[in-house]
Amino acid sequence: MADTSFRTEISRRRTFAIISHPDAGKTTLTEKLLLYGGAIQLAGSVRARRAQKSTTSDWMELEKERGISISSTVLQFEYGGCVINLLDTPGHKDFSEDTYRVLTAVDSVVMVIDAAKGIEERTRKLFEICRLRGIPIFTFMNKMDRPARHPLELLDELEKTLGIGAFPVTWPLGNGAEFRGVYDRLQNNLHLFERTAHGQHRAPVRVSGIRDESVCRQIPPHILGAWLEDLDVLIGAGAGFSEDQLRTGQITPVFFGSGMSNFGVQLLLDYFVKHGAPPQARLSVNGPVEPDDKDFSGFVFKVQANMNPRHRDRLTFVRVCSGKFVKDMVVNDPESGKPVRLSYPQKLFGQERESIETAYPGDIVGLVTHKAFRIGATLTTNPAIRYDEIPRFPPEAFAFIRNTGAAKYKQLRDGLEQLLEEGVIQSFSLLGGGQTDALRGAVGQLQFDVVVYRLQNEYGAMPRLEPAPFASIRWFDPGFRKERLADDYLGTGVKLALDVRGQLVVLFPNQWAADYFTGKHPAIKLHPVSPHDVTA
Ligand SMILES: Nc1nc2c(ncn2[C@@H]2O[C@H](COP(=O)(O)OP(=O)(O)OP(=O)(O)O)[C@@H](O)[C@H]2O)c(=O)[nH]1
Ligand SMILES: [Mg+2]
Repeated sequence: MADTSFRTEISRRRTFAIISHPDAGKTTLTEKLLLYGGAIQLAGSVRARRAQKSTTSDWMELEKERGISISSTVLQFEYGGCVINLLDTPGHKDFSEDTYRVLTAVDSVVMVIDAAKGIEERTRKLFEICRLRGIPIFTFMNKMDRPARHPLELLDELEKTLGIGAFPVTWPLGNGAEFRGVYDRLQNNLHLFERTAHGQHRAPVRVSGIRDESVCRQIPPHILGAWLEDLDVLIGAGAGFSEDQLRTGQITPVFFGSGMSNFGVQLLLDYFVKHGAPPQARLSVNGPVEPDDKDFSGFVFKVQANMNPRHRDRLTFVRVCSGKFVKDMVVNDPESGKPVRLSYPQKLFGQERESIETAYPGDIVGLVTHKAFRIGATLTTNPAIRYDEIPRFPPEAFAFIRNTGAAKYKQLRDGLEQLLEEGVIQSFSLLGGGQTDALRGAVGQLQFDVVVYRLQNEYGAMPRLEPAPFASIRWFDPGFRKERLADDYLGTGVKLALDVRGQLVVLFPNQWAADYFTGKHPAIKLHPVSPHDVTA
């Protein structure tokens, strides 16, 4: 292996996720990053009317119908000498398990904030996860084309609420109808923009010095004076720029702009390519594994079937962590230990895919496999490498999925089996009570809507959703026997069940019942997720 070219390939990888509260503009910004990255020629919009193009990352029919992202999307493209693996994530809480899995697979994130709303609840939650994992965070203050909060106030909130130093790389000039552009504080350039039809094409950019008279003349005096003052305030306060602090996630570089109207997107992209983190060492159960380790290793963070109606197969998403991935390489099946060949590797671009021969650390590879690899499974040529499992989220919505078409039983069964493998829902069998259908659990109700839609559209099944009267679930310690509770009254509506691994769980109809149970059984330890998952 030519060592230097291998290291060069690693150092030019940029793998990042876009995260935020629902509707802050992740998918729109993703589309514009693709536009400025030269990966698409014409940008689509999230709420595309009939004749319009929809976005590359919201490719699922249900996403287009509802105008929200439901599933994370991988987009790989080359720009500025770098190979970029960009992952658009859904913001809605009900899909947060998918977003969380993506966060295990990236080296940095772009956090999108709606500049009119500031930091919202989901953004804060996602930020905390990134912070725990030490992932460098870039911030994009979006929707500056609409009336926005004062940029100093937004920065202040960022620092106070999230406890992170903020360094504004760009600074906005006006907002709403008077948003004129952004000033690049590192290059000392002012970028003035003009609006283009639907923000579909590259916005023209003119660059000059900040106090350049010809620029000042174009800016209304009531904007210019206050703006120059703000810039002075910035010089005297706030975090300074330090690449080290950025890499370790202690400060976040902040960009202002508008994904919809293309303002500030190019600056974010160029800065990101230059300063974004290349793949770092990853912690395995036996210590860190360097990306330039000679052994190939990676892990599965997502499984999705039927992404492309032309293929109708199952794609396993693998994040390459170390070594060079080569088509047809053989690894040990993490379940059985038997050798499996990794054939048909693909690079992904939304719904589209292309066969590849090799991949490097940082890359997200789609594998078409007969065997369903488990989410969290490590694939490696060195059996000593094993990455941590990806913990599951506790289900908070419960339902039965009934078959309503006698002739459609097989379709329903096959569809449910696949969706269970994808980790979209979990399955439980209730003990006692004669329930023949399995109880299904999902992180949120919306996830059930997706399941029903996909069962109908991808499998031709005829499912009916029947809500089940439970609000929460808890796992017992591994090996806990239900006989220990045989003589006990559990509480009204409280039920015992087994998960797919045969682990005992208890289901509560409400918080009151859960409190009653723990009050009665103080010695019994209950877990919000399967202890099996955590320690596996
Ligand atoms: N005015 C304005 N609207 C925007 C901008 N960016 C996005 N939007 C609009 O905000 C809405 C949500 O945008 P999306 O890109 O779907 O947001 P998202 O963060 O991907 O949403 P989820 O994936 O569902 O969490 C859409 O109607 C967009 O057109 C912007 O810069 N300015
Ligand atoms: Mg989206």
